[in-house]
Amino acid sequence: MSVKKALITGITGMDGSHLAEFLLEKGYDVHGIIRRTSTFNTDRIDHIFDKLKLHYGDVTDPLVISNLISQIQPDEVYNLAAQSHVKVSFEIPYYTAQCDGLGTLAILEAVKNHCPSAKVYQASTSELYGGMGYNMPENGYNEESKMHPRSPYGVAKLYALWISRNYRESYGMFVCNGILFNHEGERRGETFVTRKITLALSNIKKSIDTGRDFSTLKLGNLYSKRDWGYAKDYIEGMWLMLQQDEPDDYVLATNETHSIKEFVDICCKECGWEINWFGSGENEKGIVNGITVVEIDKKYYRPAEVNVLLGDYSKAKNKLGWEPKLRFNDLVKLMINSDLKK
Ligand code: NAP
Ligand code: G4F
Repeated sequence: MSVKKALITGITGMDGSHLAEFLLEKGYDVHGIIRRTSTFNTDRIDHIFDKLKLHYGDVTDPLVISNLISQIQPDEVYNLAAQSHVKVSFEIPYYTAQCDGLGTLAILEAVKNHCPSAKVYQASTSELYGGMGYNMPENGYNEESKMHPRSPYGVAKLYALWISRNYRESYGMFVCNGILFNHEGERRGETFVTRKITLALSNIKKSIDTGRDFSTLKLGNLYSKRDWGYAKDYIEGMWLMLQQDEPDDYVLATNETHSIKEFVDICCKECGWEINWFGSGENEKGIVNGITVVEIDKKYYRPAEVNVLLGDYSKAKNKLGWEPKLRFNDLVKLMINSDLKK
């Protein structure tokens, strides 16, 4: 059997790096698109650098995407590249639309024109649902649920979802949307709330233990809730979608939802602390043994918030045989302990 060739956009990101490892282990010839940056951005893939075939490119540049897909002739394309930060998308909405929306179109056009039988995975998101009170199914959002994106990021990803469905319906292409709920892990970007918390609290603990000064952890909305899973579990789900006979869209989630505050509470327990919360709104504080460790900074509030996300992954379970392995409590412990060890 010939070796399968995969192309990953966003290979330097959290998911891209785990997916690259996963596909190498399966014996794939793994190609990735990386952006030229003035400082190194490959730390998540340095340990497998020699096994990968990396190409400079950017999904906002359709010319290079077309050339690369034409040259590489991949069997599977995983489009993970994105300006993936929701809060930042309010500050750079036009770029976010180009990258997350039109970038997907560039990939689909290139596949249609140069290797139409390649299978395409599109990194879609639970941000599409919006988490509004009027639109909250009891068992969680599934593939058929109404969508109401609440950020430029969500709106750009809604375009990407529908242009992917459109290319599937119009040209018979094998394109799957993985509608993934939040997934986290040791490699999570440092400005997403979970990693921001584990990094800051582990640094605070090390500082307190050694008598050094530290900065308090400053957070925004403590009361939004997310369906948090483990990135490595979700990578397998992405791959499984492309191994089916027919293309389709799937939700990957854990069907549990927890607040930011719960996340902080578990981290504190792992640090051997009991955290007590005082005040409300912008004046709320988290205090450990008389020391303030968490404060609110309203600059982290969003112009529009997604209050609650809960996913129903029944379709992925029934059709792909996929289930999340690591649950919330263990995920939080894994992340904080990983940062405590560093
Ligand atoms: P991430 O860590 O932020 O990685 C994003 C990747 O995209 C990085 O490799 C980044 O490269 C690359 N990228 C950004 N802009 C690009 C451009 N214009 N051209 C080419 N590459 C570009 O994101 P992630 O958490 O791994 O998520 C992967 C994908 O899944 C994203 O599309 C995200 O929107 C989506 N998603 C994530 C979650 C989640 O909870 N993690 C949930 C649902 C959907 P640099 O290293 O050069 O910045
Ligand atoms: O960690 P977050 O920035 O993730 P968010 O906005 O849910 O987006 C992530 O998950 C999506 C899937 O649903 C992906 F599509 C997307 O690419 C990304 O990976 O924020 C989570 C929650 C929000 O409600 C936010 O308001 O945490 C709240 N939060 C409170 N304080 C904070 C902070 N978020 C960040 N980033 N930083 C804070 O200081």
